[in-house]
Amino acid sequence: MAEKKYDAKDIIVLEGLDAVRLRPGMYIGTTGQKGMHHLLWEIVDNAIDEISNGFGDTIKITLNKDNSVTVEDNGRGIPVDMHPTLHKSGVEVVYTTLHAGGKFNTENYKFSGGLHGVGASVTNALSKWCNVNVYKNGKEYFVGFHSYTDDKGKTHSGVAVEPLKQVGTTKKSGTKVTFLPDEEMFGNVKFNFDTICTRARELAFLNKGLKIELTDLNTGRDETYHYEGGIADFVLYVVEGKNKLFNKPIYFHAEDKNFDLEVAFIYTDSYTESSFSFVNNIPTVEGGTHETGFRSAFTKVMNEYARDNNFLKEKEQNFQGEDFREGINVVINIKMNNVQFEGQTKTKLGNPEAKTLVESLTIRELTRILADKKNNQTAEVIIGKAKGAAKTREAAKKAKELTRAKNSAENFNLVGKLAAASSKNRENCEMFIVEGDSAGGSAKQGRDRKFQAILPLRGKPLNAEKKRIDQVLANEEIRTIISALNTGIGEDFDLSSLRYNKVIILSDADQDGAHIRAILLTFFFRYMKELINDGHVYIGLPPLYKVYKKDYCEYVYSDVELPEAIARAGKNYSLQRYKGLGEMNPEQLWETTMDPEKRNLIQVTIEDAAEADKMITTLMGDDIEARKAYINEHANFDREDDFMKNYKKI
Ligand code: 28G
Repeated sequence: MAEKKYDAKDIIVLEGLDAVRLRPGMYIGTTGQKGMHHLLWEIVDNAIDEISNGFGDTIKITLNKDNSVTVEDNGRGIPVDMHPTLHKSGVEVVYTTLHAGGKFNTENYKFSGGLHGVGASVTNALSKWCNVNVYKNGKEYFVGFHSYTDDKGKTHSGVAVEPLKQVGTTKKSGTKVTFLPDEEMFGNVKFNFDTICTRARELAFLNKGLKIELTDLNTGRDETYHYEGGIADFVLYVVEGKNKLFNKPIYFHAEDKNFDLEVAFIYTDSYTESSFSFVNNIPTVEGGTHETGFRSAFTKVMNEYARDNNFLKEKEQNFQGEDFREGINVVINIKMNNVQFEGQTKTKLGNPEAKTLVESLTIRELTRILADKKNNQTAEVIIGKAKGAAKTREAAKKAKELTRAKNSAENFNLVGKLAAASSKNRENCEMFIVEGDSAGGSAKQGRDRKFQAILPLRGKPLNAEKKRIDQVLANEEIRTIISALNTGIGEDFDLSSLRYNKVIILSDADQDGAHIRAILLTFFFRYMKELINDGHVYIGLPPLYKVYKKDYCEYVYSDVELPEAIARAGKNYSLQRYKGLGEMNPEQLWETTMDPEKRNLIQVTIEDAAEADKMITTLMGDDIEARKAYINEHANFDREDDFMKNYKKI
């Protein structure tokens, strides 16, 4: 097939660069660390696009000592010929024009990645400087861009220092980009090697065969990610530490016109579902039409198989979809055009055609796979698991009804522990889950009863990891939480009936408190994930110290702030160390931990769902050695532990 000729005039021109510095948020979300890393991913996306289209196979990412980062691919090299009307090279057009690129021109590029898809020009606009080398036609070309403020105080972003020129000859082919994020935009411009490794690994899983080499010249660390199994290797990575029910994941790849689907799944003995889906390399945390299509196809094909092979007797009812989801670990990876994102966090795929396409392709592929006798045993294992799940479903039904039945005597008792808020307006209402009866008592007295509810926890709630839903529901502490939130759990979870906009975990700043927090987060993660994804779960930070004198008092929330606070207090100060919430009287608890004007809250977010799943498996599972190793490596159950690592302080 003849390759379509692509040159500089094909690049669609939409807008100038100036807008980016004025409103960076519109292009990269935030000007925090996440936004800064986004600059890197825009460049990497372009390299992946080139490689996905069959040109080159390797991306090198290097963190340099001057805080700049270098990305290099071995593709064709960005076009260097002159754009007929803009009178600059293709490279300059790509790096100085917003939305420059054939991304909207599907003849040249089948699918394009990128969260915002705004392109390399945004990276250039928000960098102090950006250098591009192109290796093409035996020649090496170079163009440098910089951002500066002129004598009159006007800022210029991403301007070419001089036009692209040839700087040598080469045998190589590809593109190399080095840039330094602008300190003025981002403050701290140090890239995080671990963050980059995690996303690079994910990209390598999602793009089978792609090799990503990472080097940190500051530390000498290096990593290489390259998976011939693609997402089949991804699910195996996700289930490390879980007990697999069969060894090899089921994997299939299917295509339609302008649509590409890849699925891999494996079962473990867990009772919850772990699914991760992606569209054009972007995680769809809130799911969407592709997931719906897969689920419906899976249920249909498996029920048919069970029926045809006499696993379901004539008088027996079909399995429900949820029966097949117990213990499943799936990765769904699709590539398509004109993606529409919906949902609270714009991470839910909305395209209706994705449902029909994923559904029909999955029916076709799964039917083909099940027809192969080699897979008989695997199918039998899946059906066995579904049988167990169907039984549990019956057992759980009654318990679920109990948590929902509003006026039942038992429910009244449960919610009797809850000091509810008087306002019925969910938007302003919040519920504190408080460790211990004495702290619970103080919180009840100290709260603003209009909008704050208090739920004291007596003992430790059940560790929901690896527990069946009926066992989870048998736990009184957990039942109380579910009743108070009013959402139901698992498959029945319904966000629209949530009673409290903020659910705030308030536990002591010690090992036990960290454990209770981890148990609660595990429950929310496994049985109410949407509550976290939709941003309703928070951690309240009680103070660690009080520094005070006769007429001076300051609360301190972390060890690093203590010396400064002591300095502020001056000579002859007294220091109180709080060992638990229970030591504070109601007024103090209000003032330090509950008053929205003064308190420190941390919002729980899941930055990377697959990594979070692995973390919970390890921290809450029963492999003691793995847990110890993990805690040694990552967590100290302090304010910096891994549950809190990605939290946003608000
Ligand atoms: C190393 C860091 C980042 C790239 C190419 C190759 C071509 C190309 C890139 O075309 C139009 C603009 C962006 C998609 C295409 C070369 C056809 C023939 C190319 C990269 C369309 C420009 N010869 N390699 N762009 N693009 N690598 N690596 O940026 O949207 S960008």
